[in-house]
Formats: sequence, structure tokens, C-alpha cells
Amino acid sequence: MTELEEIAQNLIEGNENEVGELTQRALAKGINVIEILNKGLLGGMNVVGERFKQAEMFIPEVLLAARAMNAGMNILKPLLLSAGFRNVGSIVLGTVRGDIHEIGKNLVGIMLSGAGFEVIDLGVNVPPQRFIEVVVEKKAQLIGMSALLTVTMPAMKDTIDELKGAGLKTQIKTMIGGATVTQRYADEIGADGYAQDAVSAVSKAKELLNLN
Ligand code: B12
Repeated sequence: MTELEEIAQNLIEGNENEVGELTQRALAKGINVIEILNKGLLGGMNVVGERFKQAEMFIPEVLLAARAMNAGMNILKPLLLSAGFRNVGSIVLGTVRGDIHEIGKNLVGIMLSGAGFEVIDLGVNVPPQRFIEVVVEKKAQLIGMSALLTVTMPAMKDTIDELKGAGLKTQIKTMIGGATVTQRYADEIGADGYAQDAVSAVSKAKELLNLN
């Protein structure tokens, strides 16, 4: 088994400490940080997603895997961040109302910070009104919403509708993402942008703020 396969396997088994140690070891061996993220951590999480879907894994095990993923991400975070220049724009980021999935949202936050955005992370289960309050208070230019459940996706539309109601839709851009979200859904609800992963989230955010 390669180092990266070992990280993935330990993540699947929910071995938090091992994932942390193996991630450190992979870095020490000079393996590229993006490769560790994609093939090790995300590779493992993809298998978890598939097994969860087939009912071969259940919530307690998925939670352990999520914890192991975070252990690895905490080690990679400073390296993912180090490339950035400060403050190209501000984004209010959160997982929408009713939804507590945070790993993807956190990863998007890390990559945006690394690219020089100020990221105001509201956490999970964020009601539409809260996004608007904070974007106004912090004078941010962008709202980023994450949803992983089909049933919570409409909360993205609610937030965009609130923004319209407050007369801010043209001034503040909205960007959405999450495993169940598509470009088509973004178009349907009037979101300004969609990105399918954390790397493209950065280019999309730059595009929306005319920074490319
Ligand atoms: C881990 C996990 C959990 C963990 C979450 C732990 C945590 N701290 O986050 C726990 C166990 C809590 C959980 C709970 C549930 N889950 Co769950 N979960 C997952 C799982 C396995 C992985 C999600 C993940 O972290 N992926 C890794 C990250 C990196 O990927 P990502 O989130 O997609 O993010 C990337 C992109 O989407 C994008 N992105 C994400 N957000 C944003 C935001 C913006 C602005 C942009 C631009 C891009 C972007 O960039 C990210 C990085 O590349 C998925 C399976 C899957 N295939 O997604 C199911 C999944 C999402 N869960 C599912 C379900 C059903 C549930 C529960 C309802 C189960 C239950 N019966 O209770 C609950 C709901 C709880 C709630 N109210 O939210 C279903 C959803 C099905 C659907 N269509 O609605 C899935 C798809 C599993 C399945 N196939 O059945 N879950």
C-alpha cells in the first residue's frame, strides 16, 4: 500500500491519530500537499460516501471518518494557506439552514483564504437572514453557501430571495456548492456562480469579483 492509500484506508476506518501521523509523514517525505489532500484524504472520503450510500457504513462510522479527515486537514491547512496574498475581497461563507455538513465548506474556506480572501465563516445551519446581516455588517462582496442535502438546497434560494428583498442582489454576488448542487440549480435559483470543488471555487470567486 502506498502512503496515500494508507491515509485513505485509515480515514475510512476512522483512525484519527493515524491519519494525522500519516499525513505528517507524507509531508516529511516530500509528497505534494494537493496530492495528499486529493488522493489521501478526499480519496478516503469518496469511499466513505459510496459505502454510506450503499448502507455499508452508518452515521457513527461516517462521523469518525469525518473526524479523521479533519485531523489530516488541520495539518495541511497552514500549507494550503501559505500561498496567498492578503485581502483580495471578503466572503461570508456558511452551510445553509438545516444542514450540518461542514467538511467541504471548510475546505472551500481554506482555499479561499489561501488565495487572499477574507473568509467570514458562519459555520453550519445558517439561516438566510444571518447571511444577509453579516454580509452587510462586514461590507463583504460575496456570499458562499454550501448544501449537501437535497432537502436543504431550497435554503439557498431563500437566502438569494432575502438578498433580493433587501435590494442587495445586484451589489452582492452569490456562489453555491456542495455534492448535490449543480450549475443548473444555480441558474434556476439565480445564484451568480457555482463551483464543483474547492479549487474551482477560488477561480469562480475571482471571476465574480472581476479579479481574474
Ligand atoms: C461526512 C458526511 C456526513 C457527516 C457530516 C460530518 C461533518 N462534520 O461535516 C454526518 C454523519 C454528520 C452526516 C449526516 C447526514 N447525512 Co451525510 N454525508 C457525508 C458524506 C459521506 C461526505 C460529505 C463530505 O464531507 N464530503 C467531502 C467534501 C470535501 O466534499 P463536499 O462536501 O461535496 O465539498 C466539495 C464540493 O461539493 C464543493 N463545495 C462544498 N461546499 C461548497 C460551497 C461553495 C460556495 C462552493 C463554491 C463549493 C462547495 O467543494 C468541496 C471541496 O472540494 C456524504 C456523501 C457524499 N458523497 O457527499 C453524505 C451525504 C451528503 N449525507 C447524506 C445524508 C442523507 C445525511 C443525513 C440526512 C443522514 C441521516 N439519515 O441522518 C444526515 C443529515 C444531517 C444534517 N442535518 O445535515 C446524503 C445526502 C443525500 C441527498 N441527496 O440529500 C449523502 C450524499 C450520502 C448519500 N449518498 O446518501 N453526513
